[in-house]
Amino acid sequence: SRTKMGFNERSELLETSKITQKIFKLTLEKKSNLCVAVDVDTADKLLDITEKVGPYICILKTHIDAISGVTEATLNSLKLMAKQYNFLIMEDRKMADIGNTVKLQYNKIVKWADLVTVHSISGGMMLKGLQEVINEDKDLLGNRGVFIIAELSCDGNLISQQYIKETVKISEEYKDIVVGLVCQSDDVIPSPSLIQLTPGVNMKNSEDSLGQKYQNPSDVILTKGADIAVVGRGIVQDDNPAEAAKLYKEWLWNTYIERVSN
Ligand code: BMP
Repeated sequence: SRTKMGFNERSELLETSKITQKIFKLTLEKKSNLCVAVDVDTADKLLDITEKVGPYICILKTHIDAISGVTEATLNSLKLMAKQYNFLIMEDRKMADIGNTVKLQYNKIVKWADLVTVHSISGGMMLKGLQEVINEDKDLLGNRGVFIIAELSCDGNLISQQYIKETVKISEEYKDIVVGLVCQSDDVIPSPSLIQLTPGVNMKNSEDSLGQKYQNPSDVILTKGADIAVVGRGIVQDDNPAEAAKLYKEWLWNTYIERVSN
């Protein structure tokens, strides 16, 4: 099964896309399957936290529209740090519109973010729009990818089993750009060539006041089947984000090693 296979083996599968290979390779190089969600409110904080957690992460996840003062220079600094510390940048935009609109929105994001998230609500034509943007530029081909939201971590969300099934189908139709699914259970992703990204991870809390549900790193990797885990406030709001990132990174990676070795 997917969860028993190592990232090395999965990256060598014929159907694994170039950008997905790049992610697997990066996790193995850094021994990190930690994605940090830098959910802060100013550009200064964004760069400050990124500098601190950079050495420990495979992906830095942003909600850039929630951050004030972000300029071209901010995005350039972010890209420089991504190079320096060897991580990918993912804009968690959760695009959800018709193909043409998504294309317009993605034209801006594609310049600085390696990865982007989308909801599958509008169906396959939205993915086709993204594909067109990527195909327009040779340098982007194989260097840009999409995570599709298949499940949400919050209480009361409206996603049904049927929606999940259709989402998986779409992910398989656009395998050259879809690197994986954002989901909460180990039985959603059918193919070892796709990556399971799972948010809702916290060592100290089991929920927040707005419906977010948390599990600890072991549960997320072993029970929920996450390949890469997303941690936001557990790291960003810690008194020492670097130390917290290191702790999460080691716990998550050791659990992944445990998962694939027995
Ligand atoms: P935190 O660990 O602070 O709860 O942050 C979780 C992050 O993951 C947030 O940026 C949120 O937007 C994102 N996220 C989530 O929490 N649940 C999902 O189902 C999908 C998400 O992208």
